[in-house]
Amino acid sequence: MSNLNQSLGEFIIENQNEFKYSSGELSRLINSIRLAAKMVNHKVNKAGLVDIVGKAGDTNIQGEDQQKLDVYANDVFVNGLVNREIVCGIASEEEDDFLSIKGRKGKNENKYVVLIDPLDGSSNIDVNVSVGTIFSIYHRISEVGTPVQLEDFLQPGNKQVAAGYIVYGTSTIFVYTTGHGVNGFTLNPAIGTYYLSHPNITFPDKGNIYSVNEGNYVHFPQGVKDYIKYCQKEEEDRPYTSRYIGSMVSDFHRNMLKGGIYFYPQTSQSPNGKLRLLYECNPLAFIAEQAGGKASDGFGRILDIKPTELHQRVPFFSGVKSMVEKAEEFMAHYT
Ligand code: P6P
Repeated sequence: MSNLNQSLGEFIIENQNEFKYSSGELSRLINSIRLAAKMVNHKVNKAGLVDIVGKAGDTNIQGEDQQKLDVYANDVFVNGLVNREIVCGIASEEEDDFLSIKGRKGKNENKYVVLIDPLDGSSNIDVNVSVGTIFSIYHRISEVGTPVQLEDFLQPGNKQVAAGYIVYGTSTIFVYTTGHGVNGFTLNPAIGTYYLSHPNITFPDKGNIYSVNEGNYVHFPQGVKDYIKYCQKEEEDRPYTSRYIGSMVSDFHRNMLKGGIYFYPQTSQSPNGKLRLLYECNPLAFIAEQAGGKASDGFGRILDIKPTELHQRVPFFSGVKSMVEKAEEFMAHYT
């Protein structure tokens, strides 16, 4: 159920009965993420004007400790989640280990864990290119009231209860799913409210955009090289258009709206690719499938991968179903 221009807050309340678990908490969880995203958006939009794109550990002209923007973003999301008394644990790209969060009563009675990439693509900020936040939410599997365990975070992506991303771009859009389709909400910065701008997002049936860093071509496996040549061949509906921003959420979001494939394959130097399974690939894979697309490691479904480490990397192919399946054909043929 969605009415255009409905606010994100109204939408969450109107659809919270869809949540498999206690909807009130999951609603509050998503609300805390959207508030944190507003704070990060404010800083990202000013990044060029203030001393905030520098290196962590530097001091700015006022002699204040300088924070890298992604360290700032991490603090904002972690504090927002901790203060909401909903999560028992958080894993972040910015934190080596997961954080165990005690509830108000000093126990671990909260039911959800969140995995987050607070500011993906932050190296693009200095050159004014879009960046994003990616989040993934699970119901804990360890016993409520006990400290959160690594196993709570190492669940396959098919167990996610919600996932989403925020793109801080020409506008700021909040896109998420709870397993009942994908909806996008654009921030009106004048009043600080997100409004439903992209109801029930679905990939087009066909696509003609391919997004990959072709600078790695010589290091790709033969199957990837041949898929790229297939995209470039003058035949049928090809050659496709090549578009690569170098910011995963931006490339993924454009390809979901316009029809395309974004892939970051393995190379001879990085046999598992670059992208992180838990807080980059799984949440975007959940979104992709909920929008009628596909997400694969080149051979199988991303969401079925059983994680073994918090920061493990996987090859990632996502987008229009037929395009991902064609890429898998080339991968299978040469492997
Ligand atoms: P490369 C950003 O650092 C990121 O993790 C993704 O957002 C992006 O798609 C990728 O890396 C870009 O990596 O090697 O093409 O510069």
